[in-house]
Amino acid sequence: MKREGEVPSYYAGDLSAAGQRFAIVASRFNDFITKSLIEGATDCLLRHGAKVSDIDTYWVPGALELALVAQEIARTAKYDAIIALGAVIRGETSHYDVVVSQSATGLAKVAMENSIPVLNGVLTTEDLDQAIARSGTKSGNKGYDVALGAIEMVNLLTEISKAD
Ligand code: INI
Repeated sequence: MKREGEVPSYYAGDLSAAGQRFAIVASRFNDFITKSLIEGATDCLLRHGAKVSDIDTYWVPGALELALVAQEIARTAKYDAIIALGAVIRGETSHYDVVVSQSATGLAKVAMENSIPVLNGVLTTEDLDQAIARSGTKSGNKGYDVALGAIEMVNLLTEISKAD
């Protein structure tokens, strides 16, 4: 929606997911956490108007595999956005920095090369308690948050494609 008034006009994606199609790619590593992220993401999409039949979930072994599968999904052109979910916990990961940085770099590359929103919902935490807190307990649910971002981005890209 283009907003006009006394301040310069601006564009922002709205938060309706009606008619949008989403792929969730989730890591099986730490699935105790990622299952809650999927629940949060799915809840968000449904509550904003997406249909169950327009949400598909793909499981990968770990965060390092998210980008390749996201890329293959993007190439199908079947989805409006991809939501990547994972949990990398420093206390349990000797190569924490490598996993975090390679997964984030890969996901960003998929977004840019395919012009599709790829939301990075990979939790990166110091310990399991922090991961639990951010996957549906006291610090919210990162899956829900990135799903909301996905909806907004799809609508913003649609606005940009229509803008005169
Ligand atoms: N993958 C994760 O998603 N989270 C982790 O915390 C993690 N640790 O601890 O190493 C992890 N490693 C697996 C990695 O993503 C690959 O699946 C694996 O290395 C095979 O390529």
